[in-house]
Amino acid sequence: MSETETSETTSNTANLVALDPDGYAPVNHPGVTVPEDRRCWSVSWPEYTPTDITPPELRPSALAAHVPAWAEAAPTPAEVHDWRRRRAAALVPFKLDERGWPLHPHGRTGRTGRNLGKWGENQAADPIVAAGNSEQRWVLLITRDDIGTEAIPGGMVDPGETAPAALVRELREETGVDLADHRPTILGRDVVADWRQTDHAWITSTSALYQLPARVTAIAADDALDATWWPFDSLDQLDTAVTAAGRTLYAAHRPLLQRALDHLNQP
Ligand code: RP5
Repeated sequence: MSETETSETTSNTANLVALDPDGYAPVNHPGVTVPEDRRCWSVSWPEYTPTDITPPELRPSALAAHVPAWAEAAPTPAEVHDWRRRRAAALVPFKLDERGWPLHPHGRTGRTGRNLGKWGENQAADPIVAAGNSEQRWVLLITRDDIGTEAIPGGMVDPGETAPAALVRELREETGVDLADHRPTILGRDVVADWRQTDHAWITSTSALYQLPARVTAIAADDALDATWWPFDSLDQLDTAVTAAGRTLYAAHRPLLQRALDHLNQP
């Protein structure tokens, strides 16, 4: 691995999608607004009618003809028969409703259906790579090819794969940086407010911090349009740099990046 003061990039970010003002999802992403006092599943809300955001390829009729390699075949959670096992293996505990459908651990999302591989919990891994020292620090982010935001180079954990293995694989696939020999600090296991989440399908992530003495060459590939080292002394500084470059920080990753900063800045 070569050390360098700049990152290389191979891709083009000219045609990025427009994002909502919070940098969370594409503009016009459908969904019902959920007031904070109605988020909790225990609060009765009989009129609640979340928007179905299931993409065409995961609709029941499409699944009957063809199941994409990245998705499970069940057209609804009722056709999933191992909820006991899935709940026991979950990174973040979740409940089932009276129909036996899984419920988002953080409550109502305003969206229903499935825009992820599995019903219920979908496990991801997020490697946060920081370089430098307290004088000057950097973080390696990718430009996501789905919503065009600057994000941690993470991805879904493959079936049978461990989270630590997924951290290494995703980082290598999306940036070319191979940290298989490094031991990261696990920062947490959390629900990520991913723009694809619904009431019945969501993402949890194992986030981990890698600390390097200096920046290394990163080359975007796979789901990444670009791979860039950004200044990382604070979230404000990162935000300013990303915005000045005409890009947007992925809102769902802000808590993970803040936790990494808290760890890096602890005395
Ligand atoms: C985020 O999407 C997760 O935190 C992770 O970074 C990523 C996983 O989805 P894919 O990149 O595999 O689509 O919510």
